[in-house]
Amino acid sequence: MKRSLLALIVSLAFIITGSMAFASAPPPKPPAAPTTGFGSPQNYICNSLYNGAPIDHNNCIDFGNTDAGERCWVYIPSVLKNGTTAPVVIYLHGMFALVPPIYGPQIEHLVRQGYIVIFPEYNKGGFDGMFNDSNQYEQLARAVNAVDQALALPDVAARAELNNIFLASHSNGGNLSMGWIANGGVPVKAMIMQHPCISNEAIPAFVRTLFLGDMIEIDAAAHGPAITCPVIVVGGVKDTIAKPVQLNQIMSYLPNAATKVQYMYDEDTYGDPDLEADHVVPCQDDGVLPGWLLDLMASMGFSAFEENSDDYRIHFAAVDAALAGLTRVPFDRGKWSDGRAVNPVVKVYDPDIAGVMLYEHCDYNAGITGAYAVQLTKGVYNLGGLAARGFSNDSLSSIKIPSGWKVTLYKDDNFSGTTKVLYGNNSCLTGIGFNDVVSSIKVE
Ligand SMILES: [Ca+2]
Ligand SMILES: [Ca+2]
Ligand SMILES: [Ca+2]
Ligand SMILES: [Ca+2]
Repeated sequence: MKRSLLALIVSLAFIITGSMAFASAPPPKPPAAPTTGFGSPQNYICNSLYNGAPIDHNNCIDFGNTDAGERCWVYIPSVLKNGTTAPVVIYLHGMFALVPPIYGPQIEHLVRQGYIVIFPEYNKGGFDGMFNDSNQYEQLARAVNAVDQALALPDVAARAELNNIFLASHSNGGNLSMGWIANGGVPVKAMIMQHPCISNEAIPAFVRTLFLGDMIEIDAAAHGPAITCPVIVVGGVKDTIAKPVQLNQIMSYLPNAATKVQYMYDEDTYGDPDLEADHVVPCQDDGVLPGWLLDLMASMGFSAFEENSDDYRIHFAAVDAALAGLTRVPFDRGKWSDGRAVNPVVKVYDPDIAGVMLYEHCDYNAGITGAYAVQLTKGVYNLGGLAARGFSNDSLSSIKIPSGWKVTLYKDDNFSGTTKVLYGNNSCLTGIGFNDVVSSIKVE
């Protein structure tokens, strides 16, 4: 009796202290920025601008009228990537994110590696800009013109490698990138699009009403064929502005790109703070935005321009890889502090690999642009997994299947409901009574 009582007390003590230990154990922390490889400081060669000043937006070359949207910032490093010359990175920011500190660490990361960075303002400043700057063609013309002016400055012309220019962008800047070549932009060696937004339909209605009522958008489908360089597109699964389907559409708008690839990453909430996958992940406020605005953004579900490992491991890494001549990015999203790997960045479209192709319309979307053309490698895909690739529910109409592969289509999510098994192409699922019903898919 005494013995069992003692055992009970001991077990209780274990349970209590155990649960206390569990309750007080701090949640795992996100990875640190990488120390080697793409996105890391491994190739940093300088810590100042060519005029000897610290790398700062107030110390670089800065010309043009802010209110007119013609301002431009140019960063020339003190040590150039290739000795006496350097490649150039043009950065096209997101809508209204028109001051470089919002992308400050990304700019600094490039300058410290010896690259020249050109950051055109392109949005008008002040209230006029906020409420009356809704023509993306005017924005693009200002960006093109500012970059041409920047490249012609004697200090830039003496150092810039004109055959070695790269175009990186975020959000609205991605749509300007789609129009860049067709509208007179300087030729570029590669384009890297971070959460490119090619349609403003997904922007919340109140924002559209207030700012974008008469938005004239770049016609990405019309201008995309002029792009012949490699293109790397990277987006977030939880992005409600640049939705997965938009990123997937971009792939179909680039018939002449030397290569193209679409990557997606999802949020990972395992530790604390979470790693987000929303629209503003590529931003990192460098102290320019007021706290109330950041709080407002956070309350709207954005990650509030925070700086975390994903900036380095995803967005800086993609630009670094392109600058190194790669067209595919070896992403490493790192590990939580307890050793668990962060959800990896997934390559969701690559025309160079074998995969099943899903089309929104019959005849493999023939004659239709702007529809999804989603690629699946072997695996299982519930509706969430399909949606993260740009697929929308109950819309599949045709499918291409590599020979020897087996595809099971399910009418309902999570591999339930009526099924159809296919071993080859089907140009219109109406023929088998399965048009616009599919909600989950297995590929074997
Ligand atoms: Ca968490
Ligand atoms: Ca960030
Ligand atoms: Ca359909
Ligand atoms: Ca269904």
